[in-house]
Amino acid sequence: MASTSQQTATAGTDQSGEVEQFDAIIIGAGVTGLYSLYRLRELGLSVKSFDDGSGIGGTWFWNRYPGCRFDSESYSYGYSFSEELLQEWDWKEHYSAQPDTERYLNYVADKFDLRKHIRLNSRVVSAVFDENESLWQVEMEDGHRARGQFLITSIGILSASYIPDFEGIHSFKGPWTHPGKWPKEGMDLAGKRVGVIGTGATGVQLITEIAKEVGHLTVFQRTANFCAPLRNGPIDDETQKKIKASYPEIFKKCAETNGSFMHQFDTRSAMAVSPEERLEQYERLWLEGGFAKWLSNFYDVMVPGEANEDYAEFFRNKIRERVNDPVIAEMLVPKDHMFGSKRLPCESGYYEVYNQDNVSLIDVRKAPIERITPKGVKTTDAEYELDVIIYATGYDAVTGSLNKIDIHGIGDEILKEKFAGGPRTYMGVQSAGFPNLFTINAASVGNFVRAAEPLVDWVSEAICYVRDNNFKRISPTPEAEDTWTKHVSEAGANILRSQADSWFVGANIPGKARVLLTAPDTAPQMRAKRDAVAANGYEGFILE
Ligand code: N01
Repeated sequence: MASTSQQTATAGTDQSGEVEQFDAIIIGAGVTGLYSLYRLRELGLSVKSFDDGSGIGGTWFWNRYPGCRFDSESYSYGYSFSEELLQEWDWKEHYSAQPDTERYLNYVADKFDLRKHIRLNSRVVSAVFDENESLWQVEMEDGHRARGQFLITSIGILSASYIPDFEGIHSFKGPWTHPGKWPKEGMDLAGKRVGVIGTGATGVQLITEIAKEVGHLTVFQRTANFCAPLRNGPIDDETQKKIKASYPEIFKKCAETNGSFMHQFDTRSAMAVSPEERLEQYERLWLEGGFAKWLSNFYDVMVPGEANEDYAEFFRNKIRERVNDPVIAEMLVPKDHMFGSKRLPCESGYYEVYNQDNVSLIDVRKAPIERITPKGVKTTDAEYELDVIIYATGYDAVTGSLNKIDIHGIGDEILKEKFAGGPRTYMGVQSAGFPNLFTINAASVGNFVRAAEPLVDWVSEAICYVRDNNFKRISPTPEAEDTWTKHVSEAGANILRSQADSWFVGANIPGKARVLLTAPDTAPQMRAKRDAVAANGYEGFILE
């Protein structure tokens, strides 16, 4: 990052002592919020982050459910900005578990002295743009207020938990929760009759783990998923040394791949090689860790068509091999969506759980959940008596967390209303009529930290550009926003992850507009687009 801010940082309370003043306000102290805080402070801005958690870490603070861990290689997920940090931190496992990741983020906050710039237990309820002063004023649930020229929403793309509006939900006598709101003190599930609704990436991790201790587990599945073995394990000392010596290559590789993961597609078509060679590659990837089976395969397994179906059938057979009861196996075999059109959950013994006597699988596509009763879950077929219910029913992705904040821009325009038909942004980072508001959460997909770091760098440079050139505001032109929104909708319509009914397109939330919620472009394409815009004096943006 070249520029530094020439203006003097301002911080503190105003004369009335009621409203804290900063150059920039960040909402969120998770992965993106912490790095935004670090970066902007290094550039000389006064900055404060507000987070509703009682601890830092965002996603990694809230998601304390048993089994929660990375699906991307730990060493590809950590921050890359500090060589010292890279060399100091030892990842314990190839795919880090939540407690270790939370520890890592706390370590980062302490190492870079970020904690004093973070106010916890601070749920931001509104953000209003003061047109006369060109400042954002945010207000918290407890009435605390702060003002700043720039507002950055680092609130995650999957942080607004979603529980379907089941009739009778509050009548249930036992404890119930969403995994994203797992109680800090934990939940006592040992020997209990536990019901889990939902078999996405979260449900799959959770089910596998709790099946070890519950008395009886009833899994309510609406859609079977393609799930792949994670193949996690501890990192031994020698591997640790190798990892630390190869960070430049790890990050270089991530920078070259579509989703910023360590896996690169094979440029060959699956159908161009012999069936034996194809199967040999499928089997080899099956034994590799994490997303290799998804993202290192023949390129056309990720394109609707023959190769995709061929690989899907390979997956289906792997599931059939692992489940003893053929009827249950068929219930677990996905047949209604293409491989890769939903996010691939990674697992460590998920399918074998259904061979246990204490686990039942209920098909709620066939017999939907009718209501929650005081005793448990009632489907159109039967009532299942439970002591605990866990709703692993997903998230109102991307816009859900923004919609929880009452954001008012120029002319009192309300962001939630503007985004009712889907996000209207320029490159995911800004929306016309909401100057100096950077919606970082609406822009990235893929290996999260790898996508977030360059994005935060770009936003920080844009902020410096505004300040260094004595502008007060930056916001996209309506034309740039229209063109981008059309691009997302048109290019997004053809890609694989738009084809299934999932959070990628908002289809998991009743009534939500169906539109791709993130950019359809690859990570290298997005970085190149943003860099070109900056190099051309922030083309497509109005600087006032
Ligand atoms: O949520 P989901 P998730 N009745 O939306 C079911 C990330 N993540 O929390 O498929 C019955 O995928 C729903 O059924 P269906 C990752 O990006 C990362 O699991 O809609 N069932 C589905 O089975 C992931 O993609 C990690 O038919 C209902 C489930 O609930 C994202 O989080 C780990 C229902 C929701 O699945 C979200 O995953 C975990 C209803 N009315 C998650 N409504 C890492 O590795 C919903 N369902 C870092």
